[in-house]
Amino acid sequence: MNIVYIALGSNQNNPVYHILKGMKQINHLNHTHIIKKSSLYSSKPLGPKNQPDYINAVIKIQTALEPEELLNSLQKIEDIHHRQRIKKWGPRTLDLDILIYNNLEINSKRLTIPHPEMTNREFVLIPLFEITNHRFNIPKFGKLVHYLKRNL
Ligand code: A4P
Ligand code: MG
Repeated sequence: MNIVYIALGSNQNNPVYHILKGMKQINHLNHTHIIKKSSLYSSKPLGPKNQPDYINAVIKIQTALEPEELLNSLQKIEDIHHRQRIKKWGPRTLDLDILIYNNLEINSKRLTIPHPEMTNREFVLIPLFEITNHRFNIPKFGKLVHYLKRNL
């Protein structure tokens, strides 16, 4: 079994609904279940400012799905939420990003893991901290608390 951390983000059409529903759908994927869920956090949009605030959360899952299989499944869930990819960093009903997959470093056409922007984003670091601990290490980057302090 693999341990994976996933970031959820939404800022359209009742974001809380999309985040909670997204969590349920992930929990129902084959050979996958949620081990921990962070609280839901409200955050100001990163990128274009003329869009609603976001709701963000991070979950820890256990899964037998390989990274690309998991990405496919997450993208199917995004599609169910009628996610339209109109512009980069633009508003979205549900965005599901794989933050960490075991201790793997992946740099393929479809996947960069750990997520390259995760250490710059409070709305990822804070919920991740909530469901881990002071010693938590982000593969490739190092200690989570180091990045938390730098961003607060
Ligand atoms: N991809 C590569 N690595 C990964 C990974 N680790 N996990 C590829 C998931 N996908 C990964 O993603 C584009 C491609 O990234 C995928 O096809 C996959 O092969 P996308 O979600 O379709 O497109 P995007 O929205 O342009 O990119 P991305 O990276 O999801 O956007 P960001 O950078 O996450 O920005 N402000 C606040 N406060 N909270 C937010 O959650 N989110 C964004 C989205 C902007 N501002 C925000 C928030
Ligand atoms: Mg994404």
